[in-house]
Amino acid sequence: MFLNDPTLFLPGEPIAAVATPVGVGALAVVRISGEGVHRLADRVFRKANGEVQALAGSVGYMAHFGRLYAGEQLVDEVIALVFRAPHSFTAEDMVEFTCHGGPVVVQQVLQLLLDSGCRLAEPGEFTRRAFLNGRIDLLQAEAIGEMIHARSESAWRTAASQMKGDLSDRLNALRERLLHSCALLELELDFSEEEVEFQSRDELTRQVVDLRDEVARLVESYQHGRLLSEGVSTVIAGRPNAGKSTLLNTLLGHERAIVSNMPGTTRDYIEECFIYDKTMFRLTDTAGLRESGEEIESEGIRRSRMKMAEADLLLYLLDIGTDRLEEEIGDIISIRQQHPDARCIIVANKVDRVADALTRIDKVARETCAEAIGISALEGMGIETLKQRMGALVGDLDKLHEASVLVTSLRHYEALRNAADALQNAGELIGRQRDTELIAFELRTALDHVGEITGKVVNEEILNTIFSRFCIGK
Ligand SMILES: Nc1nc2c(ncn2[C@@H]2O[C@H](COP(=O)(O)OP(=O)(O)OP(=O)(O)O)[C@@H](O)[C@H]2O)c(=O)[nH]1
Ligand SMILES: [Mg+2]
Repeated sequence: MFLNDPTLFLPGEPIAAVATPVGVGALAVVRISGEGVHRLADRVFRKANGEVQALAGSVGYMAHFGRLYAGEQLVDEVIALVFRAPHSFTAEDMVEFTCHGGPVVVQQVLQLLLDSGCRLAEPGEFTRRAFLNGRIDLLQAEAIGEMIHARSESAWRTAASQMKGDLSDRLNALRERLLHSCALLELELDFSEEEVEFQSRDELTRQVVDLRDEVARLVESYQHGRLLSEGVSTVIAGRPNAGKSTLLNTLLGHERAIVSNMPGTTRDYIEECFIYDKTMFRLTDTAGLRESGEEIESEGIRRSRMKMAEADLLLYLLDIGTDRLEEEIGDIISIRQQHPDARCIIVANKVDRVADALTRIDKVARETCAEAIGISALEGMGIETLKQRMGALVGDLDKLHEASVLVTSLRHYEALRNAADALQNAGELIGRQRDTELIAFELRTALDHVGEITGKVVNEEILNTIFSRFCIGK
């Protein structure tokens, strides 16, 4: 464990990376950061007006037009944007070269900078430095990653709020209050001979209960926060031939899964993302549920059940024309009992070829006590209604999000749960009038867990896990 302390700031060795995606584009950015990068860059950069040492002599935030040379070979015409420590993303000296956006040019520019003394940056190393140098806290560093990878408007919005520091502010305030109680208790320990209480036990109990409730609210918010940032895990399940793959294709708007009138067509599950009204749904088409003696199909069905167990939303697809309606209603009831936490919509498919579809849908809804919607996955009937119902299930999330801070990452959730446990223990110890030392220990533990989130207390392993998910150049 070490404390992240910006006063220990030391500029790192020079690193370089391409910051823009691979491929052809009008422009691309290659960035360098670390000790002496202005001087290193001056070795290969010549300003258009002939000025030498232009970058080392430049003020921060100044753009210089010039050329990069490998010996006498012109590499590219570029704009070099100079940043001076600590006023840069990493808080170190930096230069961002905007060059032309062809893969070969970009590679040549990068190679030139590596040859002049930089080493290739590791994934997320720029952001890691920004964190280690105290420019941003760990939550904000993670938010940058989330923002880059956001695939829906909701995920982007959550990341933006975290980047702005909404959750950090909440946690820092919480930490301050914890720290205060801890400090008073520890002071008592220092004066243990004299048996003084710097804080009455009633007051302490009130504090601990308040803190525990506040942490518990954040822990609970993960239920919704996770859906916003990761997307809603939506599993399409049902009997073979119900039309599950047809529905997947219709929702996606292209032929992703194989459809055939042979029951048992889909063997392994298929996952695709689908965005509706700002929210991302992670759709999974599964193998049809039935008893099967065939080895591969049985494995597929086992996986279908596994996916159903992880689902936030179950779309149970039913061929409404089936001649075993009673039996299937029984299946639906038992599936709902097995997955009480998942929201469930019964999707009655193939209404295009069933005359008494409405009566049958009513019967299903009544007997299963679930919402049922009639569609034709093949002809597109009812699809818009289905999407709206899917959206409505999570629709209130956005409003919830505007109203309060949400926890969206598993790492934060786990740390908060540990903090809540420690606070719970502390409360019980106070109630049983146990030693101050034990109470102080639990409060310290809670404090450490909250500190883990913002990065006040971190270890190498946590950092490696977080930053290895970034791309090189960020
Ligand atoms: N008339 C009609 N036929 C449909 C509809 N949806 C699907 N089908 C047909 O039903 C058959 C089975 O469709 P699939 O989408 O492959 O069914 P599935 O549920 O994925 O089947 P498995 O992968 O075997 O579990 C195909 O012949 C589809 O064309 C519909 O809304 N109306
Ligand atoms: Mg299928």
